[in-house]
Amino acid sequence: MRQMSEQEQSRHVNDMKEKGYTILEDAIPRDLMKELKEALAEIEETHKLGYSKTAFEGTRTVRIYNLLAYHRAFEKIPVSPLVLSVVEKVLDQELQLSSLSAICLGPDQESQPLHGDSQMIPLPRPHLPIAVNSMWALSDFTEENGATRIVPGSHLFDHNPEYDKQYETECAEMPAGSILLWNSALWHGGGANKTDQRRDGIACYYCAGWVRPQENQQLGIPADRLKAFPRRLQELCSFSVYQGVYGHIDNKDPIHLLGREQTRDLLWQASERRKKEPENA
Ligand SMILES: O=C(O)CCC(=O)C(=O)O
Ligand SMILES: [Fe+2]
Repeated sequence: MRQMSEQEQSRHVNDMKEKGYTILEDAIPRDLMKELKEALAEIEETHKLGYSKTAFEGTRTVRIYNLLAYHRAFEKIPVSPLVLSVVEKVLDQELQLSSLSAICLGPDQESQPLHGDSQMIPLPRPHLPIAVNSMWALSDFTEENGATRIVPGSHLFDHNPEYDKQYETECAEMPAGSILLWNSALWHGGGANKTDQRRDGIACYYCAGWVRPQENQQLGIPADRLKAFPRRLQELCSFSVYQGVYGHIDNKDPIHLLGREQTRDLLWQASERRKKEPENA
């Protein structure tokens, strides 16, 4: 995967702050794109998945949730250093994976109602960033094939969009291999696919360590698969403790359930240790 200069990184972080979105170009290596597309095709075939059944999910859209439970190829997505280097600056390093799902818009898919991904969270708007979504473009995203529509700056609005109302939007067009990042409070929605080709994407959604993730990865991913994940991915799947206390099990980091050593003290253990240390230590 390519490296990102500090200058590029701060431009993305700044755009996330001011516009509520940014696009990382040339972010998915070709061989990974091929691997991901093959894995999606295999799952769709094996599980005979059809279109979603609700208007919001899209009745001409194939959605595959909980991707980490299906195939090892997807393990590379949530830990992408390029994406994390920006998202960790918007949330913080204790962020979690909120969901990982494929969103493939078929021909004749109509545009999705505008929404904020975290609009069900009852916080008065505008609020500090609580979650960041990303869309991995596995095909070109164009206005014609349903590229995500966005309202720049709307993450700072003091209200959510009205369901099914039409608003002026911009189209986040991007070539295959790009990744669109947006603040979960940004007004956005999938576009309409007027072509005869599919628009293939994977949405990797992150939330702050103190927010309840949308998908329950701790129970939704088989334990043997979880145990084989790299440590960072396990932490992202909520086998971690926020600020040394939220998520603990009997005063232990839940990562021990996956056979790993706890590497940091929890909050109360850390303060106890500090008390015992000599003052100038
Ligand atoms: O498909 C897209 O471009 C966006 C989908 C979306 O925003 C959602 O389902 O929450
Ligand atoms: Fe959304």
